[in-house]
Amino acid sequence: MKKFLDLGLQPLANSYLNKKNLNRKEKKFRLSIGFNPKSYLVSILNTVPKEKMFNERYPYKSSESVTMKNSFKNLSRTINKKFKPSLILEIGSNDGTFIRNFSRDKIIGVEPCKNLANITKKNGYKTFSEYWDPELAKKISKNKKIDLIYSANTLSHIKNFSGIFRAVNLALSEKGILILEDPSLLECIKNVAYDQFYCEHLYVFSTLALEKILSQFNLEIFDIENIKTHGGSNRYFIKSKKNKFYKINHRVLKNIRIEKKFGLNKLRTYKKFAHNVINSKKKLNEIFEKIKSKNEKIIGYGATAKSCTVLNYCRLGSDKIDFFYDTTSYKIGKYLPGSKIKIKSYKKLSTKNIRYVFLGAWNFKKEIFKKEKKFIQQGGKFITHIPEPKII
Ligand code: JHZ
Repeated sequence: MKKFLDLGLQPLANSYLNKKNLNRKEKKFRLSIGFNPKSYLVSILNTVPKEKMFNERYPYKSSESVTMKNSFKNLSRTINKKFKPSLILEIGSNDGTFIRNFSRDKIIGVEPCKNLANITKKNGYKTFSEYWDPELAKKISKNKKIDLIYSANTLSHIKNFSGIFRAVNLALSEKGILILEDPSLLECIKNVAYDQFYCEHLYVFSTLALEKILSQFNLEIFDIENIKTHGGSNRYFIKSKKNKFYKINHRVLKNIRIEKKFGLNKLRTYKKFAHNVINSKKKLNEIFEKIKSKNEKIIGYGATAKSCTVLNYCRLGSDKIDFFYDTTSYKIGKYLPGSKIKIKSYKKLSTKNIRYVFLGAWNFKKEIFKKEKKFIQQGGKFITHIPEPKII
């Protein structure tokens, strides 16, 4: 691996602090990122044991955004129309936002975080609160193979590719397919979205890298959709090389060509990205300094895992941001890791008491701007760092 970026010492992104452990020393790790010129894989260089991140206290729920709910709903319609699967499995089913679109006899969830798995279980969906691996795959598909496996924003969290893809091969039916959805490296680099890297995001994938990984397990991409979720993601349609039921769409080659043209196979692209990240930090700090010099209050919107990287890398703390609004009940009343900024229950923005809002959940800009239309019309301003730091 060729290291190209160092985002400093970082706490675990989803380890929100309680008031009583606010002064306790937090566990930190060095967040540096590297590129492998042979496999084209971009990954973080130091990892944290998975049990420390994905456990019964996992705070993130996909259902907190209308954008994600709609995205899953639309995909479920496409799946039923185009692939007509009789049995579906979701890896990393979170709180069941995708699962909910199917009948209970048609879909199975796998979610290692018990608090989330319990939500889908309570709703009557069969859910295994375990890590996805060959043993679990054998157990689940013993009597009936799976026609379609779906996994959104999960692959980037799993270190051991071999375990995942061997399990996929064991569970899929003859004509079965795998749909993976993850942030696109191309969009991440273009938008200087360095906050896509944190302890849980071990990788941000390019089609180039994913294709090579899949090939080791006799799997291949047969179609790609470039979608808007999470700041620009790719939805990969994957099948076994033996499965001749689907033809490879021209979009696969097109994506690869675009990525190569952009230079995702070259170290110099990542060095340039690192340079852009340093500039982004400088500019964002200048914006905060300027607003604070006028004694203006700034609050945050969306206490995301990504915010942890930005706040700690740019050294933005409660001296700059008074508090964050977030809609997730688990996060409310807690403090962001490292920066120790308080998270409050969301209230509709009003220029009566706030003029500047840092957009932590920049990936939901459209949804949030729609919700806060009045605030914007009244002259309220958002601060964003994507694709470059500015006030809008
Ligand atoms: P959001 C998490 O990352 C962690 P995060 C994880 N590692 C991952 O990969 C992605 O999700 C998928 C709040 N919010 O989706 C809700 C509002 O308050 O960008 C969430 O706390 N009001 C699994 O945390 C946060 O913002 C709103 O109107 O970076 C959004 O988090 C909206 C839309 C959201 O993911």
